[in-house]
Amino acid sequence: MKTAFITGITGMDGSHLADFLLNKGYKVIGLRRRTSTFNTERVEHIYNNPNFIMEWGNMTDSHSLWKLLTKYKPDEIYNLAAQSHVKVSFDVPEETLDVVSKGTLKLFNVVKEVCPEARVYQASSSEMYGDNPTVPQNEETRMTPASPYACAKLFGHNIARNYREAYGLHISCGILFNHESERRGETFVTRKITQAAARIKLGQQDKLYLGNLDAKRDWGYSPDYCEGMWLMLQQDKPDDFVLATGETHTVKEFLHETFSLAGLNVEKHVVIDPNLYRPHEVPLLLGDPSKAKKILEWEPRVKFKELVKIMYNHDLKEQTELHARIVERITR
Ligand code: NAP
Ligand code: F7E
Repeated sequence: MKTAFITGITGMDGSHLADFLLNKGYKVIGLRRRTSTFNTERVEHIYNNPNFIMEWGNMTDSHSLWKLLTKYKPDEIYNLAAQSHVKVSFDVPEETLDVVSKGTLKLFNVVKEVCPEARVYQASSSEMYGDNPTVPQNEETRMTPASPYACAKLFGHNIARNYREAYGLHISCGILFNHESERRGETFVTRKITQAAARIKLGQQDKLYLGNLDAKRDWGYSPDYCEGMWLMLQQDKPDDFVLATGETHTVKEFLHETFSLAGLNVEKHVVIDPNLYRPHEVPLLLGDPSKAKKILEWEPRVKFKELVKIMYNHDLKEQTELHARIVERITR
């Protein structure tokens, strides 16, 4: 049985990847950090799986990384942990760098000493292209990061390539374009829109406050991208791969598609809040996944309209059930 170690297990991708690997017969070890409120909602459904173990640790604490990699000697390591919110990274740039850049370096140093044969996936990001207007973006496109988050990710990307060459480590970087799911964090724009549409539909919310609606993103579905991460580690040679749909849409299009599914009027409910604009925006992301298609035989299954449908239908069901539980509690 193969063992996989996932940092960022409580996040969107970490939880989908854990589902995928457990289905493939892996033993999955997840690194969780201590928080003052529960952060394990996304992995509660696999708690009782005997092949799933969660361990305490932190990307800023190399001792915890050393202890766990020594204990489990994993075959595959997926480095997904991050302060992953771009706008928040302007507010906490040092924390972002500590986790995303230095945390990654700490992990690679431990891998080098403890389990140099392990295959490692590094979660790089399309945000690294920043304000470079060249599209479509591929593995060779120049990176001009436009936020502390993107600068930190670019360090992780470069140090991964450096350790690959310098020490022969098997580290592959996935340059992943935006990917979403029904488990997406509630402060990212897609989930914020689908959740608000569901609440407005049910009469639980009236206004939805948004920032820049003109930014364009290449949005895919997280489970498709987690399969791509795994495929990268099944290759004999480590490399860098773009995962994207090859389609781009504005935030406005995502908003209109969701509201039209819900039968809602955008003008009536949406308010533009200048506080939600970023100090520096990434205006256009459009990925070229040809290399992943050719070498990994990877294809995204879920495209834009289907993604909106999956997320909105999930949120409508979830909000309806939540509302029913509250009514039951009040009337009991
Ligand atoms: P996410 O939902 O924000 O999950 C991030 C995970 O990192 C959470 O489990 C979080 O734990 C954990 N984490 C944060 N700080 C940590 C620390 N100091 N020590 C240990 N764990 C820590 O992110 P995601 O969307 O699943 O993305 C996964 C990875 O891919 C991230 O590295 C992200 O930057 C990158 N990425 C994402 C996208 C995308 O569109 N989703 C695209 C490209 C790259 P808590 O639950 O305790 O907060
Ligand atoms: O913003 C605009 C905002 O926060 C998308 C992360 O997973 O993908 C993600 O980063 C766009 C931006 O994602 C609101 O200005 C408008 O142009 O959903 P987002 P992101 O910044 O693209 C990349 C690839 C990652 O690597 C990151 O980890 O939407 N926008 N109004 C808004 N964004 C938010 N969050 N909230 C708004 O109200």
